Amino acid sequence: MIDLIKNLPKAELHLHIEGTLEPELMFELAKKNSVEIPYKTIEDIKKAYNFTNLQSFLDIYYAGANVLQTKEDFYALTWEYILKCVENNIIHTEIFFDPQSHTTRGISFETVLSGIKEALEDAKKEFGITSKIIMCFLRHLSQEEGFKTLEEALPFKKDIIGVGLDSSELGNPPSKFEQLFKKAKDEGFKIVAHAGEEGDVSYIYDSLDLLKVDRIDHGIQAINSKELMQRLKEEQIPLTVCPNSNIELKAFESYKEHNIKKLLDYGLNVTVNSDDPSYFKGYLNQNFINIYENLDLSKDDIIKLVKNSFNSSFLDEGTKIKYL
Ligand code: ES4
Ligand code: ZN
Repeated sequence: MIDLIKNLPKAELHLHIEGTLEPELMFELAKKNSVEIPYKTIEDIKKAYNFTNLQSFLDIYYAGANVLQTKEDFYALTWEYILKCVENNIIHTEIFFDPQSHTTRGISFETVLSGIKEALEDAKKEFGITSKIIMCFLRHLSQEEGFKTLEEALPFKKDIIGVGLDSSELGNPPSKFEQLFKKAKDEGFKIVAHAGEEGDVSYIYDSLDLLKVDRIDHGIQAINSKELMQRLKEEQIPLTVCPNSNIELKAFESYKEHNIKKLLDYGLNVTVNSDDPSYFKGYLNQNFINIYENLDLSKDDIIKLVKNSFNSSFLDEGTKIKYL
């Protein structure tokens, strides 16, 4: 089964490119760009990756992202992830980036996007890996700042398939961004949002009803409402679940407590993803292996999870069919 997991061609739908920054590259870029980081050694960095909740992770994740300065840095970051895709047999990936983490430091939207985009173009040429780019709004910032970022994105619309919502969930509900997401939808962007990672089911309901999402990122708290579970099942709304992330950020005490198998057995459209793999101890295959080993997943479960990812991707229908 482990070989099956490794060998199956897979898609990934929930991956923050800044969350693939490996300690080695962080060190190298910190030195090159003369950016101070609060670590002396690679070991120091790894020791700091010991989180208690989402916010404790985000503080470290944003600090790490400060080492990214030039287009070449974003290219290098993305290319390293592409090499992980090759290792993990990921043949299609939809990656998030957080423009505001960089534009607020004086790095232009174009610098960030062009570095990511060129690496993804080379991934297609070199390995046949296909991809889409989704930009996320930081929900701890204001809707007004979100609007500015959306304006900056409009000249690059052809390179960005959708918009998402990430960062600190509690206290920053979907309703804060209703107008912004309406405008994004009118502009033709696909819509996703992190919801029900730490937040209660109201964050998932409001993502569906106010933001009109095409997919829910995480969504694990849906289990607390039978009515919501029924709706997610009926509408087959994709949930991009990230097992390692949920364990590392203490949404569940251990893999044995993770609810992905329950969500799947209920008939929800669940997918497996790695979120911020450099910070959460493993890329996509390791996420599959961890749930397989702890939750009694069958071969059919694994195949269903993989098929769900391709089906729920933003590939056009014709291309999707070739992958399935
Ligand atoms: C994130 Cl795990 C997670 N949750 C919310 N926002 C994020 N940004 C990067 N990783
Ligand atoms: Zn995420």
